[in-house]
Amino acid sequence: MKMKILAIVSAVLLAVSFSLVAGAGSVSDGDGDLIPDVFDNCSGVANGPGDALNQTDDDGDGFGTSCDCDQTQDGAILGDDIVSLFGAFNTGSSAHDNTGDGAVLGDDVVFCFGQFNGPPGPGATAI
Ligand SMILES: [Ca+2]
Ligand SMILES: [Ca+2]
Ligand SMILES: [Ca+2]
Ligand SMILES: [Ca+2]
Repeated sequence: MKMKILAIVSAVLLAVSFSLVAGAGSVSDGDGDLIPDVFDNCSGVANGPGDALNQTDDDGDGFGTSCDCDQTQDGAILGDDIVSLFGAFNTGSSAHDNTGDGAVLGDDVVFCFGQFNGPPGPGATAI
């Protein structure tokens, strides 16, 4: 009888293990960049292995460069960050190149204006 109970418990544990493994294959990846949201330093912007800025975080604050316009590290995209951005315009500043094309251009300005008055993101979570 004891062996039978043990066998049943083992079978249940095995089934739970398999379902956990199966669940791991369906973890959320909102931006489809192959980095699961929980590990993605920009969960709302594609910055995975196929992208120029593959999880790059030039200032090491936990927010990926692809979604981090906060140059002043105060947690919000405000006028000081926009001034910093325009100061780097048409340069190769990696800290200001959010799109990863090697230059600070209009696309970076458009992106950072989209973040204006908010935190780094979307979906950015400091790791
Ligand atoms: Ca992702
Ligand atoms: Ca991402
Ligand atoms: Ca960063
Ligand atoms: Ca700021």
